[in-house]
Amino acid sequence: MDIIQRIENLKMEDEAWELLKSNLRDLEEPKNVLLVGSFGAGKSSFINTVITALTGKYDYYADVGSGSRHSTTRVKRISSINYWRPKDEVDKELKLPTFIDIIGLDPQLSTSEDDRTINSQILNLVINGQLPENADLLDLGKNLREGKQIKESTDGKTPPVDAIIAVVSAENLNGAIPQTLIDEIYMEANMRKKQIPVFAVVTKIDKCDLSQQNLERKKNELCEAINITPDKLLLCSNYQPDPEQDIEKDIDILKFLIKVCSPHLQAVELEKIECEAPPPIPALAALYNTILDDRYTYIRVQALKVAVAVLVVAFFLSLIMNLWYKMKSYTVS
Ligand SMILES: Nc1nc2c(ncn2[C@@H]2O[C@H](COP(=O)(O)OP(=O)(O)O)[C@@H](O)[C@H]2O)c(=O)[nH]1
Ligand SMILES: [Mg+2]
Repeated sequence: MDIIQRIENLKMEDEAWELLKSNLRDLEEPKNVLLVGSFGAGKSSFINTVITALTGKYDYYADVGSGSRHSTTRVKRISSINYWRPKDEVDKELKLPTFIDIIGLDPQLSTSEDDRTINSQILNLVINGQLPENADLLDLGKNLREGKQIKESTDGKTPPVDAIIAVVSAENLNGAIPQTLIDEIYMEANMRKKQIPVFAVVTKIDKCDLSQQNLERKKNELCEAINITPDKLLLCSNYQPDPEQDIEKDIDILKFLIKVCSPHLQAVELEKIECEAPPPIPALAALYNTILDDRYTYIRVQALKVAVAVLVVAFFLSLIMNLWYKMKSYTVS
């Protein structure tokens, strides 16, 4: 990298920092940012990467896995107390986010005959702060799968989630995006009780063999699936232990964090409007409605109505004629 490029980068990094600090100062409380995605997607590595970009120092803030076993099976909260030690006194006050690292969501727990999958239930509990710190999610998933219910779940055990980052590995972009998981994230973040800002990160870009064009296409597909605009998605190669600082990566991460920490993107509680159930339909009317649903039966019913109407008119006509005839014969006699 030439010296001019380096100076340019440092200037951009300074600008990004200033914007981030201004957003952080406008926050009332630090944002609680939940990372969700499948096992091995790079959630924990991404937390470590963001903190490295912020502090310039890599450490094992979140547990990174390497094999087929879950390395994070609990709800782990990493707040600024755990990573933020600036020299500048003023910067100590910055409301940097708390990252919430959870177990990789198992696609097998994304299927259910009921309306709610196990993953949806777990996401809902975490999002609403109904699980205590260090809650064992592997055990909870097992219990919920066996149909057991949580004995006590109250709000306020931990602060509720303010923003969600869906993490997808670029290695998995070759195939289909894990749609059920994405649907669950979308449902829980947008539809149930709240509307929570959602962002996305595609990790392991260094391992991705897609062409630039295909990567762009996949990026747009992912944005459509979660219903977010492309500026809320970051393509990232996570820092690994003992990394060399990559200033361009740091700038991209800071710019992403500016959006995640925007005071204007708030999670809102959905106000449910109370509605009354419609009055019960009498059995006959219900039957009538069912019959009318069929187009051909509708025509037949209309024809029958006309026929009945003609018969009724004919009946009354014959009655009147009969009467008139009787009256006439009475007058004559
Ligand atoms: N090459 C590469 N490896 C990564 C990247 N992100 C994560 N990994 C590796 O992927 C594995 C799983 O990462 P981890 O962060 O534990 O995933 P999690 O289960 O989603 O938390 C670890 O071996 C990481 O070193 C990345 O961007 N590039
Ligand atoms: Mg992890």
